[in-house]
Amino acid sequence: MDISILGIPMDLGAGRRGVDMGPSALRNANLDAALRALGHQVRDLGDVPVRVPETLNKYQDQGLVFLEEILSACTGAYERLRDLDANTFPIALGGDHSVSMGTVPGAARGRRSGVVWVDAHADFNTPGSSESGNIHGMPVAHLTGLGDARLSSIAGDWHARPEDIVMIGLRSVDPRERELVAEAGIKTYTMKDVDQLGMTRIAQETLERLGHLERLHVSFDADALDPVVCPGVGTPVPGGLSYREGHLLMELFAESGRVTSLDLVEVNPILDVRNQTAEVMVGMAASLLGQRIL
Ligand code: DIR
Ligand code: MN
Ligand code: MN
Ligand code: MN
Repeated sequence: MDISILGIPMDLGAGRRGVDMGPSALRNANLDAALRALGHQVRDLGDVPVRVPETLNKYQDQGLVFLEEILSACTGAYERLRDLDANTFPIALGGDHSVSMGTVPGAARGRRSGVVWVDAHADFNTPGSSESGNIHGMPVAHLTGLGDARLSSIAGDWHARPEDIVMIGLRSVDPRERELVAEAGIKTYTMKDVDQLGMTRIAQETLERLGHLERLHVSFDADALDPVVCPGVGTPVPGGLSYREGHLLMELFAESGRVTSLDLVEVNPILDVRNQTAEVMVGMAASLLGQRIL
């Protein structure tokens, strides 16, 4: 497979600094070599330019922190991925999770696409429901067309349909955000569901539910995994996916041959232990792209 890697070194959407170093940490964990070892052709497109917060005005718009620069970085990522060959498999390296407002439609390249959101959080806040004002808590709402009109039209009128979205690993959802997720009718698997149903069944149900779609995007937030496995994240929540649950989900997706693009986001090297979080996330990418135990 032809794989293209794109970095978005941005921490403007998160409440804590440091995920702007995520692309560098993931590259240092030898993402390209891991994928080449699986027989893939790998091209690194480098990074989308993102300005640093010290040069910017934090509150540019009512309650939306760093809106303008996030818009421009997401637009940059969107255009870069949109223009890739339709058969190329893009891997976007975050950055905070707001980058996915650009990478998801970019990777879709104009087609309808399923979205599997692997995250401790639903990221379904709107500017009205958010308690933090941090845009990394809002990308899914904007992908479906809710929220701020500028953030929801990064890809023109392309939107993800709520019925094409599945969330896995949830364990921290804000009160008003819960109502929005329920209203939208998005399929969710909380950690309780992971415990009760097991990851095998969740992977099967997800692939069936999204079976009508030619494109499938996995957006993987490092904080979906347990903080013991991935300590380098800005908003750790106890009780997350185990190392094996993460790999099993990726392995079952790989067997299906259905996934067409991936985000690896929210890796924070400042908070990490010897780049462990980036290494684990590279392992997740390798499993999704065909690494097998035997
Ligand atoms: C919280 C935290 N729901 C917010 N969200 C995070 O700020 O909207 N998303 N950490 O990844
Ligand atoms: Mn997230
Ligand atoms: Mn998260
Ligand atoms: Mn986050």
